[in-house]
Amino acid sequence: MKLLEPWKLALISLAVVVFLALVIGLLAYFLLMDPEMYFYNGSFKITNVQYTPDFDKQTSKEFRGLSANIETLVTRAFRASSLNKKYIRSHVIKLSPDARGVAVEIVLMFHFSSNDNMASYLERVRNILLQGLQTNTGYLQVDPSTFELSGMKKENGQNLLNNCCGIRILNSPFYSDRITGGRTAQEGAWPWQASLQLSGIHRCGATLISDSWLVTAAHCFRGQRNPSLWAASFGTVIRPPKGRRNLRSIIVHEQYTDTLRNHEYDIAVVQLASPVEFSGDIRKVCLPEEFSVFPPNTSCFVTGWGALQDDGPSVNNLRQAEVKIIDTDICNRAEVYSGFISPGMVCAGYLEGKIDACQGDSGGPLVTADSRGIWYLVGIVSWGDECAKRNKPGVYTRVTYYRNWIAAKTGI
Ligand code: 4AZ
Repeated sequence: MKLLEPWKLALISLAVVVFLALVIGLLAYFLLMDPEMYFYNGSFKITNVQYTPDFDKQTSKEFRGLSANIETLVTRAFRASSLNKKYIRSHVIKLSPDARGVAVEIVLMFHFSSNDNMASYLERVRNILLQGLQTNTGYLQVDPSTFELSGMKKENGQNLLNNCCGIRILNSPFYSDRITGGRTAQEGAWPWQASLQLSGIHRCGATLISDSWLVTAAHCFRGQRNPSLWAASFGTVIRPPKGRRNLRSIIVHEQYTDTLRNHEYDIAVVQLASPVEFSGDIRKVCLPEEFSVFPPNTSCFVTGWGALQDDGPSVNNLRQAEVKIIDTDICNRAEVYSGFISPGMVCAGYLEGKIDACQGDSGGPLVTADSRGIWYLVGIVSWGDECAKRNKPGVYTRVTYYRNWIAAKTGI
């Protein structure tokens, strides 16, 4: 056997060394330069928009429309700037009346690495934002003399968002498997999700709609409506949870009846014994207005700790699955649910099966994000013929149909 010539040996060694250095360098980059989330709180006045009381409500068409316009301007400005890679997104959190128009409060989110110089960034963010707001096509007039901006660390920034619904803040900047056919949820991805537990055992999902009210399915309380035997837990893991509350009251829809195979009026609201404290892991979802429409094929997510297959056990880590709204006429076809889908229900999933909610997911949320990335509660996991079967998609309580009932019981 002939030995490798020395120059070849040297070349191979060099290649190996370079390769190892690259791998170690990349690992160090991703592990040590852990990007930190940083928030800015900005405020300014718009002088050519008339304030209307509808701006008080974050889920109104008026608030959403103006906020979407402002956020688009801001995002465009940062995407075209040198901070493009650091900018995550922005949220208008408040629109209030002003003598000369509308006062806007907005939160901006960034990823900075630990060795970035924060002081120099404040000036850059200020300049880019101010310019972006002024160089728009003129349909929003911002008074630059009213412009203010301050920076803060993640925890304080998150608190600014506490009064907002449907916002989630993911830790990993690298974001883009049953429930049945789903995958494990990232921490903080579905902060409105709660677990309802009877005598300490997970029974159902539920959704936070304020700091002290949950919505869930009426059938969760079949046989046991005594609030003192129930508790709610929060966070993506059941054991150990991020928070836990006893229940003060359980209000099941008056027209729900406990008979088997009845799925009408499958909705209940639950009041916590004491309010939860909002954080990155615990937040409320937005409720849609009564006349909101979520058309067929709308992409939604269903989340829960339910079984991975029909009749299976619950799981400890929250899971998520993407499902699509199915037209009620299609869902009522003979080979699907043959007329059983009433106006208070909405089907979501796939006619080919495979991905679905299952036992233990009941009462939990079916949500969709609007164009601003704000999440709305579309449905409540209610029933289905087993799980993930062909032509048997999940059936959900339609939240818009019960919007007034929820308001009457909770004031939300
Ligand atoms: C249940 O038994 C259940 N595939 C929940 C959801 C679905 C089926 C059954 C939907 O709680």
